[in-house]
Amino acid sequence: MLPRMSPALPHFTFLHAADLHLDSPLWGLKSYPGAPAERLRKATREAFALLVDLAVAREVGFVILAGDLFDGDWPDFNSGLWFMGELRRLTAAGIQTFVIRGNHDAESKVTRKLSWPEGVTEFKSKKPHTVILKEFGVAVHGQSYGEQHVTDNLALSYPDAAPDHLNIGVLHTGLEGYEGHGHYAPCTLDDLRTKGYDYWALGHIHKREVVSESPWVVFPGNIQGRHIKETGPKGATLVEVQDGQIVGLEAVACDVARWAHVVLDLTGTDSEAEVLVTVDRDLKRVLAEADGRLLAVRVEFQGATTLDSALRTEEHRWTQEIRSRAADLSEDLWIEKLKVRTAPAKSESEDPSDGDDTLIAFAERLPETDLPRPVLNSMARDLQKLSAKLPASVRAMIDPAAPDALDQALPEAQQFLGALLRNDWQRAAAPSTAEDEESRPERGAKA
Ligand SMILES: [Mn+2]
Repeated sequence: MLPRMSPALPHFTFLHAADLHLDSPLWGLKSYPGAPAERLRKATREAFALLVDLAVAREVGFVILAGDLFDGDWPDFNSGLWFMGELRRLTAAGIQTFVIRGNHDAESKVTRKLSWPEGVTEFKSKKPHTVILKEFGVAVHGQSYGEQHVTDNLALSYPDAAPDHLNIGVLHTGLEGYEGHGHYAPCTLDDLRTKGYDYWALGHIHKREVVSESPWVVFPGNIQGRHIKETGPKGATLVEVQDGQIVGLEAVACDVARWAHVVLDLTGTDSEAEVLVTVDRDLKRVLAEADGRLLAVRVEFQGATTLDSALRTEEHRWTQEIRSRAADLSEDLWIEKLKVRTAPAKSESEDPSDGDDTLIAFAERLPETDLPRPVLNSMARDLQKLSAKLPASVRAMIDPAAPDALDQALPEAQQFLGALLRNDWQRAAAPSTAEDEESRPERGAKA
């Protein structure tokens, strides 16, 4: 093969992170004796300090921070001073940093200001613009949030790709298809594709996701999990560039504390000792996965078991028991919560029809029941009040206070209520399978 005649393009890496949410509290951790409370307080800062260490150790070319660097306005200048100090460590190592603001740290939200250290470029909010990095053959395009609620599609007005450069777009967005994240700077994958960039360094979604490989469209996720919906490793994405092409992505963890949701299926388990053995086994497993970090765990019991009622009535004792065992296993382990979501084992669950005879009988008799006159009179008075509040146009079609309206509606209403009661009762008697809000997947998390 002939040697390349063109001037050698540098072989380098850059680091893409977002959603630092510096000084955000970690949520949902109830303190108890032995819980590692103090060590978690500064987790977001410690995670960013690790990210800086990592950038320096890996000798990255530059760092991109794609918005929500702060969780909100600084309570005092301490937050800003600390952050500028960390950025200065990058500058001292010859690493430039590119920053945009997101919905949490929009210009209008962070009222205290400090000027950026040398080597740090903040993209302005008024319109997107481009910075050319000659030494790397890179063009970085970006735009900050001026206000929290940016509802415009910012991507559409990003500059065209710079020819003969590796083009990187930096954008904080609730990309289409990520419900539950608020429609901040909404755009579609096609909007991003049409720009002809090589890499979209996105922020806002806290779960890491490589949305597309051609071009690369990447949410690195946040750098430190802050509650039970932000489980697993957290960090940044290291991007490797060779001959003007992106040749590899690497997820690098920099979180100092981790969250895990341990679901134990107790189907067929019928002794407390067995439950505890299972708990120990799974806690050891997640501890090993956390690799020496602090670990906050939610334990959830599921499945049909003869222990169902004992677990439910003694949830508090079980919580303390598990906390105690966790303290035995490691001082780095915090039991966030125990959730008992078991069901009765088939043998001990009763035939529904033996259940609440009174309620069933009432539900079945309701349609034929004659209501006492005073009750009807009182209902008629309420209906008159309702009628008076209705617009005349509606009252012309249906007037609840019309002379025989009540008599006509009652049988149907009684039928309906009877059916509703029977259905409700059946649902209440069935094992609960509904997931509650808190245990939904991470995408629902606040971003
Ligand atoms: Mn955000």
